[in-house]
Amino acid sequence: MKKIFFVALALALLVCVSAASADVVIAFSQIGQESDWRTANTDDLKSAIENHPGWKLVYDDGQQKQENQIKALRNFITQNVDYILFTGVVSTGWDEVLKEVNEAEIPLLLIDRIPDCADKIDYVAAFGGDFVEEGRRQVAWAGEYLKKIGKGDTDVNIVIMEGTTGASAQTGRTEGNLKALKEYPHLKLVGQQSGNFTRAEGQAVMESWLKSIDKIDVLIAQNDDMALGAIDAIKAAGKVPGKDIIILGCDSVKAAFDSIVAGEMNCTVECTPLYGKFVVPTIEALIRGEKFDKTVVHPEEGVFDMDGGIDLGTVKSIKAADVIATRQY
Ligand code: GZL
Repeated sequence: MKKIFFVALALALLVCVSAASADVVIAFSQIGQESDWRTANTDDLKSAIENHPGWKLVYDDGQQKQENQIKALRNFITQNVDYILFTGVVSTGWDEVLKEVNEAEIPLLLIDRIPDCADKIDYVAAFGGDFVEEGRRQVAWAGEYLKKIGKGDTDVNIVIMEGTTGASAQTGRTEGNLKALKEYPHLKLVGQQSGNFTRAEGQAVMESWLKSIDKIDVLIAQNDDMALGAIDAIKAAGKVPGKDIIILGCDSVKAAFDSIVAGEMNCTVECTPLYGKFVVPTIEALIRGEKFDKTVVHPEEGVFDMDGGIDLGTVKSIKAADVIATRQY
């Protein structure tokens, strides 16, 4: 009799312990590994979640394919995870699967890129860059810098290397780029092509431009990885990056700071990948029963260049060499 009692007690204890340590399961559908920004974004969110007591991460790398991400989201529903983090490789084609997430009543947090269907689905909150402003800042920096070096009234040829076609980061930055070009009539747009946010494709696009366009004075690359690839092509063509061609990136990853300090890149517009500090308190608040309704957070972001002091209205540029040691990604 005694033995049965102790076995029952042990079983009851086991059930209590396992219930108490039951994980909060957070699933993350990530785009891929196309850029240093993406790696920093993944590492930051992974460590924020995996280092949180009682939380468990289910991670999926979509390898930059929408069909992979849709499959992952459906797997998360089947696994009945507690929360879903999602950033889409492109802006369209998510309506059906995100409605399935809503129907499964799994709270959805949008990271980085906000899908076009955002108005038609439920989500807790969206954390991402203001891509239109980032694109505006790129062209405004070029216009103001040319004024500073006495070329404000000189016609110069500019090329825009776009990110992944159809990604909100690309469409937003392009909108900002083109809107700002109207403020600087001497900036003549002579090329506009996607480098898909990767260093290799950025190098290939720049190689083709150097063969097909007579004179390029300014490159606006919609992320740092493509700018770094373009720099490789410019050097291979015997030209001096940062001098023969003014080069702007976006993201402000470490490699861009190194390139600016080395004098090969002129400016990078910041787009932070560090969203763990927003996601963790939001999920903790949800666990406490707090309610959210499509909160949108655009973090403060800066602009970094060779010398600092360029006034862009909403922000003044900072000398990259002065802050490189403090950078977190
Ligand atoms: C921006 C992000 C973009 C980065 C690229 O928030 O979506 O995707 O600018 C990354 O580096 O590939």
